[in-house]
Amino acid sequence: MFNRYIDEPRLTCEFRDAAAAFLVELTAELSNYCEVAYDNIWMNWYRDHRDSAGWHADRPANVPPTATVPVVSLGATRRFLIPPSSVGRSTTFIPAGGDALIMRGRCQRDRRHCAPKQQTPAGPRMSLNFGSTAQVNSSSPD
Ligand SMILES: O=C(O)CCC(=O)C(=O)O
Repeated sequence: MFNRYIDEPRLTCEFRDAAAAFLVELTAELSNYCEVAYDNIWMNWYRDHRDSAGWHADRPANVPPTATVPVVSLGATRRFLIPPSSVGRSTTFIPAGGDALIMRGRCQRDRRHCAPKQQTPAGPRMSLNFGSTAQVNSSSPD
């Protein structure tokens, strides 16, 4: 994050080749729905309500002017925040297991997002964040 390595309070894993069993089907469905050729998956495992992801934009999806990044949630329901473009309160999404939250347009370029810690106990949650090499490479610089 922010051009440096930091310890994060969660477990992560990257599938550089989305070739594992049900992930192939899910990747194909999302590619079809979003009209983007997804070919990699960044996975997060939030062990409980104390694990979290701080404010950030996804790399390298934040490089092109626009990008479409689906996040599929599995397991416990947790909050997902996106701040407004200017001032005001963040929009709070509450994706449950099986939900897909899709960040589109300039969301990655202009905004941050986070999955905060919470006080209310929660069980484990996994998030699958889909990436596209083509999407990043085919964007014209602005
Ligand atoms: O777990 C989530 O809902 C989002 C995770 C995320 O944005 C990331 O890993 O870059």
